[in-house]
Amino acid sequence: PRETIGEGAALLRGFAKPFEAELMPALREIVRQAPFRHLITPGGHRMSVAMTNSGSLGWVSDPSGYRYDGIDPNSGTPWPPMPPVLRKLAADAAAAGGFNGFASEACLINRYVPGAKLSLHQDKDELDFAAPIVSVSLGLPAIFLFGGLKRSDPTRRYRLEHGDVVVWGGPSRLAFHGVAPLADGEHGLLGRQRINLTFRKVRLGA
Ligand code: MD3
Ligand code: FE
Repeated sequence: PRETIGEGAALLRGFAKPFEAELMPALREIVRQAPFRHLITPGGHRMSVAMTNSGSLGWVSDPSGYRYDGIDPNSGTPWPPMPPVLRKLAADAAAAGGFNGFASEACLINRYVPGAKLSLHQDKDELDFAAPIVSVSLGLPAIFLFGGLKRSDPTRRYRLEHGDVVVWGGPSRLAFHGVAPLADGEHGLLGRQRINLTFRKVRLGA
């Protein structure tokens, strides 16, 4: 079931379900090597969402700004490598959304507990906007806000559930988006939390 929710944006309900058995242990191993942490924004605010990364690059935020870095600042060592199951999930989903040959360099992993939210923003710290971003929702459902190219554009709401995948390419790649405060609940596999994976190609060229 592929639903178009914007120009270049495809919602693939349940696409990650067949990967679940392999995905969970792979995520546990990443988090063991690079535990979730609450980043501080350049404005000095502690994010309610906790984050970590896997891959050759990871997204980091600190008082000096936002950037991609190959080194986890908490450990001083490279981010955990991207496991083959994550790589394949991202590439298969991108292809299903119309983007063949997607090679993600960074997988940003967000953890939401009840009340955690992500304010409206654009993802523009990457250098390659021709590549899509692939997002995977796991655990508790969330209300995702999808706006336009201007912050003031109206937003539409989508309920993203465990296993849902969205491919954000084309003009949707630079759309404003966010996540409403997570409602409390209990998920069979993940408990009282939501995990979101976003796969990104950062650098230009191969
Ligand atoms: C639309 N994460 O990590 S995933 C983020 O659920 C982020 O954790 C949210 O926004 C989350 O930056 C939303 C969906 C998503 C991700 C990237 C996008 C939608 C996007 C980039 C462009 C347009
Ligand atoms: Fe984002």
